[in-house]
Amino acid sequence: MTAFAAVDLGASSGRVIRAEVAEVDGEPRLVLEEVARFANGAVPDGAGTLRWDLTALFGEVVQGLRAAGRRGPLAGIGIDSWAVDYGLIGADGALVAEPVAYRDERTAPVISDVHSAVDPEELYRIAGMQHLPFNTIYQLAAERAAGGLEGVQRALLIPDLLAYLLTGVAVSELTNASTTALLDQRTRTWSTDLLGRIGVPAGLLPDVVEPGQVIGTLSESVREVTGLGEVPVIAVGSHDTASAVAGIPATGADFAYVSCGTWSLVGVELTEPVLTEASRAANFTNELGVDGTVRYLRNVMGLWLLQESQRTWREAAEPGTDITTLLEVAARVPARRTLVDVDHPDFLPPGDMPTRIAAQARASIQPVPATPAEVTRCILDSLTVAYRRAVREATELSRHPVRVLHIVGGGSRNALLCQAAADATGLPVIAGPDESTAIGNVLVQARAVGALSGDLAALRAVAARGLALTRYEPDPAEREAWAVAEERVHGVPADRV
Ligand code: LFR
Repeated sequence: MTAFAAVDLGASSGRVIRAEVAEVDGEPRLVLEEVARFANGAVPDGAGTLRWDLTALFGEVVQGLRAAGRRGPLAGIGIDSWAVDYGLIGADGALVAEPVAYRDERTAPVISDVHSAVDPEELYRIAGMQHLPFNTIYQLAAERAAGGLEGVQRALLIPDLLAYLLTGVAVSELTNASTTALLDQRTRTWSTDLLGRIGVPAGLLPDVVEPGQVIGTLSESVREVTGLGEVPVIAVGSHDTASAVAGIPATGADFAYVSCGTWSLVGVELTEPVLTEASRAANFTNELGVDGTVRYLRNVMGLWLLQESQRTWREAAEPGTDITTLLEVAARVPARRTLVDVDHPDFLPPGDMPTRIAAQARASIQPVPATPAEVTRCILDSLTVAYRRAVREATELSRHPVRVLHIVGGGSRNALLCQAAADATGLPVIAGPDESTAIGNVLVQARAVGALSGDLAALRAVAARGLALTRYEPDPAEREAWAVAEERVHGVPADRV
């Protein structure tokens, strides 16, 4: 039996999982145990800038590793988190400030400057990223414009930053590096050309390493506090979505997925990027995955709309707004009454989502969702429309055949959403596991130290053993209603005119 720690940080919570690769009936299996969970969230600082409390997060990670170590020795530690955000390291080797969070609006004034330095079509041909206002390229441009890069030695993406604090070694893990829009898809390394054009010194970003590479071992001070030995910190798919996709219990290549958490990442797994103008126009991204794969997907705003609605209702002391109650009452609201474009930029910053949804409903002359049940139904139906559209367009643009839709992450427990996704896409949905990110994280570590072997398909087969997955069959009677729903939000696609 070999054990690993997976550190998995999301926008609203983080956790440390201890995973064992155990032998059951002569075959390897993963056995996961959550040993620490803590809250996370971006909070405005004194100047109104949204920041992560990285120092507190690091403290939680260290305590979580200590808890993992108390249960027995560890053969590796892997870290994944949300993408695009980074911390700056000064000349003294210390963190300059708490990292700015991607929902902060600081990039708004610099986006057009970046696009004058490199036009969006060229940028897509090089980096292949969906345009999102928070992509690191814009954040670094904003940082530079504000003089924030002066005297700075390194910029490290969040998981790389934590690895650095644990080991003293600075690297850029590949899958997360791809989300910056500064990586060249052809060379899979930093584009010095792009960096030069936005005026960011090339040495700011450390060398790129592949998932599976050992970053370093725990520093002496960390060993002291955690009680751990010289445990290697191993690069995993450090972008949480890369680990989530690696952890999908797929049995072939012909699948689509929704990694369903705060965001819904909807797409397919490819071996080559799609860098066409049609793909750029459709706003698809080519994030890199483990083992040379490409995560060809669209960022859909996700359960963030519901999480922020719940926060709004909690603050107003509205009763019955826990997720179980909301899903129960939402199931009784007629389907598709009000539909919004979940990717509308108004929904990106934190705030009162029920009010923003009401504004969208009014503007498009639809019934205004008034109760938490109606708002929840509107969000789930609108997400379903976005899934239908993204799955269809991903397969069309990549010509990748799909016969099943995997839904992983916390949202895989949402039966209403999973059934609607099956009905709307016409694909059977396999829901679960909700901890696919931790699973993907551990699979890569386990192979790196020789506790598992084989290609991604073989690793997925190990992870799938013993999992309780739920299957949702599409109801053909519902399909047309979802097609019409998509037309209501996005207009009639050319092939249906
Ligand atoms: C999901 C995720 C998405 C990324 C967004 C912002 O947790 O990593 O893949 O686009 O967060 O970083």
